[in-house]
Amino acid sequence: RKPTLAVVGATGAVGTVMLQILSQHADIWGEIRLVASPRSAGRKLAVRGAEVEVLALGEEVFDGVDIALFDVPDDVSAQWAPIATAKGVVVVDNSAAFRMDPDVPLVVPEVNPHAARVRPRGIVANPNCTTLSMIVAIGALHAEFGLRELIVSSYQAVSGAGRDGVDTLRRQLSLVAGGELGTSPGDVRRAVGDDTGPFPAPVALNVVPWAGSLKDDGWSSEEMKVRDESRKILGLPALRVAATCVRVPVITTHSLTVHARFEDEVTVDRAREILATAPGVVLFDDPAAGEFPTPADVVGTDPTWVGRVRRALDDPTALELFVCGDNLRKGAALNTVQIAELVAAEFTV
Ligand code: 11C
Repeated sequence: RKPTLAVVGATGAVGTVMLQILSQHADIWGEIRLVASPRSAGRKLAVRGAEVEVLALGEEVFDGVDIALFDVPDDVSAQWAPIATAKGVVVVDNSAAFRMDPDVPLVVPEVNPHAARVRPRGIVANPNCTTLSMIVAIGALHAEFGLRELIVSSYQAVSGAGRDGVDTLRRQLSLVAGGELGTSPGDVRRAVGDDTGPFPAPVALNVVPWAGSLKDDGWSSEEMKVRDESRKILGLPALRVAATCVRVPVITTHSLTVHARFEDEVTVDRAREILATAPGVVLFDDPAAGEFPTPADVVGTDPTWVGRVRRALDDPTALELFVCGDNLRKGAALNTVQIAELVAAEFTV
């Protein structure tokens, strides 16, 4: 029997990419049911080449569903995932509502696929897009070298903040194009106006050292997620992690610089071999030829791209990397679909 799938949040930025990926991957599903808020109900969206009507979120939409992908705000997941699981649905949730729940596995199929099988609450959580944009490469290196510490800075695309983030950057770019803006204090701020959308400062012609909400001691929620989620996915609860999360004027694809310290000395040659053969990773690293990943080249692709692989000059146990991943694909929709495909394999054996 082919399992029935529901996509909850089908009309959102990530939901849209989920439908594309479901249309591109091997068709293992029976019915695919599309669900969204009541204001989107009745719209028709294309999936697997057919137009499917969007249903309003309600208890009855989960009747007969085997697996549900959720891409909705944290509070909506917190309310509706338990309603779905009470009907026997396995929920794969892309919100932050359950990620750190010890009874909810946090899964990246290339790194910890086994974790998806143990789900006491019937929920599997999908990591944050910033964690996901690097963790496949880090997991491969950890499996060989044994990770001890991560120091990362992110360069996050505006689509991480949803459609509002993309609309804000495009609007600001149109307001600052041409002229001499970006040459005196405050000129960009005045040009884009007071409404900076979901960002605390203008993002066009700028970088903004902030993503998410304020947590203890000046850390952002995004920085805490990178730390907490990396620890959980890698099974390293005491891993030392320091993250600084930064928003940049890129539409889609998060990038990170990574300083990764391991148990023993590492070599760049071995690191390159690992990265070149790791599933889901592309090594693209020839600076003499101008070859390294950039968001503009990576966007729309599935893998985690790695370049600028160097051994730390002052620590032979550490590597420096530059990593890019499409935050809407591997960072969200793709990983969620991959988890669902892992769970679906249990239905078909
Ligand atoms: C961003 N990573 O780029 C965030 C968005 O916990 O799933 C995703 C937030 C989350 O703003």
